[in-house]
Amino acid sequence: MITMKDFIAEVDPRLREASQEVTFPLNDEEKTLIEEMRTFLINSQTPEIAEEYGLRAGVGVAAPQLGINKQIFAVYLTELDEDGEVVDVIIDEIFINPKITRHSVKQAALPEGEGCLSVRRAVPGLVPRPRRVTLTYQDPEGDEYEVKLRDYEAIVVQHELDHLKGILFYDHINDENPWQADDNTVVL
Ligand code: N9Y
Ligand code: NI
Repeated sequence: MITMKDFIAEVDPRLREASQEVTFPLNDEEKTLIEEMRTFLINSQTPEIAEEYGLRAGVGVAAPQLGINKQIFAVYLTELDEDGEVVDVIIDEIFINPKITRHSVKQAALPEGEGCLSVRRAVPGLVPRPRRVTLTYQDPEGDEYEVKLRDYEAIVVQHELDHLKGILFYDHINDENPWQADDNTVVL
């Protein structure tokens, strides 16, 4: 079971490496990894389990965060009602060898900035990213998909894709003016 101790430290150089493309069929190690990554996200978003194991809730996890430099990330994104009950699963997917093939010039940023399970401190500031992206990827069977995403969903996959390139969210923060949105950026 993946817990926070499996996340490598922010200073670990593996977080700054470009990850390798994955070949198909997946080996047993890779199959286990993706299963565990998805289970981690679900556990982390289940308050009783998260509390028991000390998990920080995450919507995404990328293999390099676990010290594995392969082009794999998992996203588990749900919609909650007022009581915090899951009403809908928006994205439950493993993304392998993902590539952004198109992106808007318009950018979007989360009003609170971003965090990262690999960064155990708050780094304040807007993280502007293309508001709309077209992403191609493979699933664990090797089947190819193309999806168009925008706003929060686009931000999540771009945060994860960055991990596969060795980029961390604060690399995008304007250090002179962290909360300044330019004319091209909508704060969601
Ligand atoms: C996990 C990150 C990924 C997100 C950060 C911004 C966009 C993607 C993550 C740190 C603390 C909060 C947490 C989060 C959450 C949100 C909604 C519902 C449930 C992957 N990461 N977080 N960042 N949690 N949980 O570093 O999920 O947003 O690379
Ligand atoms: Ni992250």
